Amino acid sequence: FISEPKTAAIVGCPFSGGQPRVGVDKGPIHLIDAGLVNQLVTLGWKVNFDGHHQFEDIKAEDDPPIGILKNPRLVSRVSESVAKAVTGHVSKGHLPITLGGDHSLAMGTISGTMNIHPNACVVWVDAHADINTAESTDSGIASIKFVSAQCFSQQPGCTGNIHGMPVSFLLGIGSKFSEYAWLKPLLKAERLVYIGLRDVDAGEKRILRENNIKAFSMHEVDKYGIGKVVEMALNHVNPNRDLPIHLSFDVDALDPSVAPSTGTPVRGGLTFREGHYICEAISETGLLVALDMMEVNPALADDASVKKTVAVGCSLVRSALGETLL
Ligand code: 4U7
Ligand code: MN
Ligand code: MN
Ligand code: MN
Repeated sequence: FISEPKTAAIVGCPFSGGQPRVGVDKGPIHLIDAGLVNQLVTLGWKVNFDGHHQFEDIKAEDDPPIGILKNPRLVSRVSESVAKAVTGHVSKGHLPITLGGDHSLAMGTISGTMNIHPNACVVWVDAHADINTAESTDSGIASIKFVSAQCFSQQPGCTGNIHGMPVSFLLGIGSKFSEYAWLKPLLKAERLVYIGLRDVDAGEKRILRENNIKAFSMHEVDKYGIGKVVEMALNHVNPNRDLPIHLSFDVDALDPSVAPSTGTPVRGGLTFREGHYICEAISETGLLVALDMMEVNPALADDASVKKTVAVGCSLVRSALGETLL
């Protein structure tokens, strides 16, 4: 699906409107400053990057909540413009690499991919399912979750932050909002698979069950090992290994010891190698058509932690683009 010469297009998205913590908008800047473009050139890719994606701002006072959704118009507008950019790259046979920025942007990136490849499958690597709906993102549910031993860093409550909701919007489940009319429910539940989950809200567990969505949590990673999990995940969404793959990687899928600088860290995550293995195995399929590297927040944690998180973000991207150990 990628034309020769292999070309990647970096879509840097300095955006944080899908969640409350400042700094995640600086993620793409740090990834680029760490030398990502040259690293990919060294791997043999032609890399197009002409500055970070520009989008209009909507002032907070002009963007009051709609129901529980926070910054709803801004998140929608930005993702719509990202979708256009991604569609443009994919249509030329280029591989868009979207650097986040918060994960609400995946509404845009996945829509953008699926506009060109309606049969694409999505591999969503994350500690979280990001499948809350306006109905499920409910503080009552989340306060139960907060007392569970797995969660040590979250605010008590799903607060209507849209970075916890992009998947439900892409699937077209939950209430619809006229502000999101551009977003077509292009993704089918059977073309979606998760790896790395360990902090799934009660309402989200129900949504996963009711829609028969395949998910490999950290429990399955422990049980089967990452090699088998990736094989089973691809067998589910891509049984004949002939469909284009969109990989949406939330850096918080990694254990906080590996990627500390992120807004919603959850202990018990993927090791450094497990994260890279996922990217390497997907690269080996030759089916990758779009990649997201999301939720790097250089404002969180000390300098050494930021360096480590940015470096691992870059090396995951390299693995997905074909860097091998031998
Ligand atoms: B991320 C959460 F309540 N589920 O909806 C929510 F735990 O993109 C977290 O994966 C969402 O980082 C995390 O707010 C979104 C919460
Ligand atoms: Mn392009
Ligand atoms: Mn996450
Ligand atoms: Mn996420």
